[in-house]
Formats: sequence, structure tokens, C-alpha cells
Amino acid sequence: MRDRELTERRLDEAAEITALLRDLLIVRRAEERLSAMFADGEVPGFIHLSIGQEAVSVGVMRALRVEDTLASTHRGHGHAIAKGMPLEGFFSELLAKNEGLCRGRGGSMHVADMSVGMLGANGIVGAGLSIALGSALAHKTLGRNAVAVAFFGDGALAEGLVHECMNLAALWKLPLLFVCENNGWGEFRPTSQQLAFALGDLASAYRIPHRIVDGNDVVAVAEAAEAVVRSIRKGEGPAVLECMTVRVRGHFEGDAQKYRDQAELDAMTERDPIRVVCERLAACGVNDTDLDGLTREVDAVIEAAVAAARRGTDPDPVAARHDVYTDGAAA
Ligand SMILES: Cc1ncc(C[n+]2csc(CCOP(=O)(O)OP(=O)(O)O)c2C)c(N)n1
Ligand SMILES: [Mg+2]
Repeated sequence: MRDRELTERRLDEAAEITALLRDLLIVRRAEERLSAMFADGEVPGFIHLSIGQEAVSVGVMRALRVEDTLASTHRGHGHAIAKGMPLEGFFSELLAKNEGLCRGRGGSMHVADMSVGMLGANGIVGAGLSIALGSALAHKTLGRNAVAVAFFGDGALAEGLVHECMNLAALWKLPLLFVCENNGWGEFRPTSQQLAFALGDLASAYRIPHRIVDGNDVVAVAEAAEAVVRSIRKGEGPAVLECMTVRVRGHFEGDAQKYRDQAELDAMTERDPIRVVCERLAACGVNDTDLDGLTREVDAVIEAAVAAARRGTDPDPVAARHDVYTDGAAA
């Protein structure tokens, strides 16, 4: 009987981990698709890919509900997709189509979807923190049992806004989770050359609990996120989750990364989140994960979204002035 219970528990765990793997693949393959479309000149503007960092988005989102909100960064595709933004609206937005979730006006760095609590990517480093802080204040003031999440990179730690937001979140005991994606880089320099302190020390200065986790292990991120989100929901105030991860691609798509060591680039495959999750599955006794089959299934979903986005309509240049000026009637 006990053996059967153990086997069932292991199967449940394997099914949960396989669902996380699928979510990782959706983010990975969507960004790889975008990368190819960008190289073909199909995506206007700049894109920054989160390839290698997907376990942070997927793991944190596992702990969130639809009413929870998040503010993102310039590297925000994973946050958007993992929070539940429909892929068709996402690709339409990235292709600047009228059918995009922001009617093509936001693009990669300002993609948003209020209906799933995704308050927006952000081209201004650190700016998402104050948006998440405001959202957390709204959750608390309106008595919603919801949590706001501020995603930011280690490069943002040098911004004054991070300090202001930590102070207010702690002072007002807001339901705010700070998630730092620490990939060791800020643009073209290691952040060790940009920062005089560690995030844990900063959090303790504001008396905010800080937890550090392997950001390439989606199971570890999901477990840590569930624990901290539970305490935030209970009204215990903000928390910081620092996810140690790896930026696989250049700062922006097209950056040749001549400033990085080949050894560092080679070591990244060892810690690839998809590889790590397959190891997790093997530890549960699942050695026959059909990664190719799962990838094909995910690719079909992505391809359908891309095809629908391509059928979308281009905005009329005259519409550039819409939503900017009023007609004066209200003045
Ligand atoms: C306020 C502000 N300062 C500088 C920049 C230029 N900039 C863009 S990304 C970046 C580094 C961001 O590093 P990090 O926050 O670690 O994110 P990562 O790119 O590693 O994901 C900088 C300095 C900016 N966009 N906004
Ligand atoms: Mg960084």
C-alpha cells in the first residue's frame, strides 16, 4: 500500500514537472522563433531575449494567480508569456499589428496585457519596480488578496528607484515580491564591476526577507516562489527572491558578445534550464521524456500564433496621433 502511495506521489510529481517543462519550452521556442523573424527583418525595433532565464519566469508564475500582477523589464517576453498572455496577441504586438495586445504601439519593450495582470515590459531600467509597488499598494488598499511582483535585473540594483521601492514596500508592509534575475551582466559589463553591495545586504537593510535560489532550476524557483508568495499573501509584507541565472544571448539580439569568454559561453549549456528539468524528471524515475515530441507540439502552437499574427493588419500612419491628443472637446 505504502509502495503504491509512493509511486503515485512520484507520478504526480513527474506530471507537474512535465507541465513546467512544457511551459519552459513555450517561452524558449517563442523566443527562438522571434530571433529568426528578427534576423529576417520582420520584427520592428529592438528585442532582448531571455533565453537561458526561462526558469525564473515559469517558476515564479507557478506561484501566481490571474489576479496577481507583475511589472517586467526590457527582457520581458518570458514574463509575459508565462503569466498567460495569449501567444497570438503577443506575436501580433511584436509585429506591430493593429491586432496586437497594445494595438502594435508597445512592441517588445512595452508589451502589456492587463487582463492577465501583466502590467508591462519596460525599457527604463528599474522603472517596473515603482509600477509593481503602486499595484501592490492598490491590492492592499482595495483589500484584494493579490500579490504584485517586480521583476528586475542585477543591473537595476544601481538605480535609486530600487532603494526607494524597498523602503516604501517595507514601511507600508505591501504584498510585493521583488524578483531579481541575477545573470551577472548589465549590458556589456559584469555587474561585479558596477555594484558595491550584494542584494541580500540591501534587503536586510530594509528588513525585507531575502532568499536566493538556483534560477536555472524551475522546480527550485517554483518551490521558493510558492513559499514566499504564501507568506506575502498572509500579510507578512514584501520579500526578495534572488534567482541566480545566465544570460545566454547578447544584451540585445544581434550583439556579437565579443566581450565574453568562450569558457563562460560553453559552461552555459551545462546549466540550461531545459536540461536541468530533464534531470529532475530522471530523478523521479522518468527517463523517457519525449523532448522532441513535446517541442514539436509546442512549435505547432507557436506557428499557428505566428501565422495568425502575420495575417493581421498594419496600422494606418495617421493613427500614430491617436491616443496622444484629445480633440479638445473635454477642455
Ligand atoms: C534608467 C536607464 N539607464 C540605463 C539604461 C540602459 N540600459 C539598458 S539595459 C541596461 C542593463 C540592464 O541590466 P540588468 O538590469 O541586469 O538586466 P539584463 O539586461 O541583464 O537582463 C542598461 C544600463 C536604461 N535603459 N535605463
Ligand atoms: Mg543582468
